[in-house]
Amino acid sequence: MLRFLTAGESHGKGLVAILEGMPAGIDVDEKELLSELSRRRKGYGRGKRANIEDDEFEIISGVLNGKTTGAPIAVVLKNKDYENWKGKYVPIFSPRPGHADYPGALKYEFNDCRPVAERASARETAARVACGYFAKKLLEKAGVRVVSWVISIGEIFADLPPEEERMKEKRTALNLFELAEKSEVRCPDLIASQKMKEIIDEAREKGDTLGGVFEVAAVNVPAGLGSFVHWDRRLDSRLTAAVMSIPGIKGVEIGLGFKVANLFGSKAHDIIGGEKRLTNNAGGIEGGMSNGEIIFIRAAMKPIPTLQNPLPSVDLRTMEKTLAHFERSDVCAVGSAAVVAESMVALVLADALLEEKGGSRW
Ligand code: EPS
Repeated sequence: MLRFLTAGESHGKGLVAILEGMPAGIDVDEKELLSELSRRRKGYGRGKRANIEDDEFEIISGVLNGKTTGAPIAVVLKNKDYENWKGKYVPIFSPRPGHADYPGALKYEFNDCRPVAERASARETAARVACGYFAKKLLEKAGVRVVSWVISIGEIFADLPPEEERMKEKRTALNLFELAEKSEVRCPDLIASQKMKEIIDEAREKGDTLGGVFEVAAVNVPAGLGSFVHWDRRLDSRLTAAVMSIPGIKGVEIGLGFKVANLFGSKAHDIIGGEKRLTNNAGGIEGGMSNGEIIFIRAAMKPIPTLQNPLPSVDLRTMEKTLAHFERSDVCAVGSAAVVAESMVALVLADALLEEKGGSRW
């Protein structure tokens, strides 16, 4: 129903995003799209590249007079850094452990990982956020909001309302989001945010990097999206695949996630008693379908593999031991990944909503 493609490399001319399947009549505001793109680009721990780019974009199709037309939407985003790389070529002969470099080189039988690294770069996620903006606007028409916040960076954990409340209470989720938007690391606990900035500084000084955990909440999602009738129609499998596809993500949970396995059934399941459930341990999904509660997702991001103080590796030309390649990069990008996750979740939910409601014009 709703599908998208992206093209583009990190230091190439730019990125292209094509979103197909959007109905006509959805409001589009370029200022809002720009602000979504800058939410992703900025953040404490991002490298110097974030200051070079300004995510200048052009919508070249699918939108007329501020509304979608129903035709494929194409967005072109410029890489400002392209000008600095033009005519230069820096090969990557020693793959970075944890990066796509090595398996990518094995796959394509390259000894220079540059072609792999260019496309594996998380720069591509700017194109996803562009598509996610339109999905968010469609969801907005149905009253659905998708929000996110960071709960840990390295070993610094936020002090937040209990998990049961974060999963269950719409007001809590929206409040956490408002607070996260004020934090440079997108963490709603402003004291923890300061400590997170300090640990990011420490990592930077040591030539090291950090990962972390974030949560995504989708509120006002109607019941019945997705399906139990076939594996690839299950909303949970679609959402987790979408979030797992973000570079650096190594774990995705829904609701209580892994913790639910330690409970008796009587404590795990959300009692049905009236219109609303008393708890939301299921994270808003039962049997592969939304159940009307908040859809609650948690994801873990690994530390960025480009270390200024590089790990041991080999030179792929000689297989001699050496240190991994280093070039300018981020120290931590968990807050940005959370914004990308909002977009991916919005795209899946918009797709599932269109399946259910259909319609060429909204
Ligand atoms: C990235 C490395 C850094 C990031 C980049 C993703 O780029 P550079 O090597 O040019 O400093 O800044 O992310 C972006 C450019 C972006 O817009 O998010 C990587 O290797 O994945």
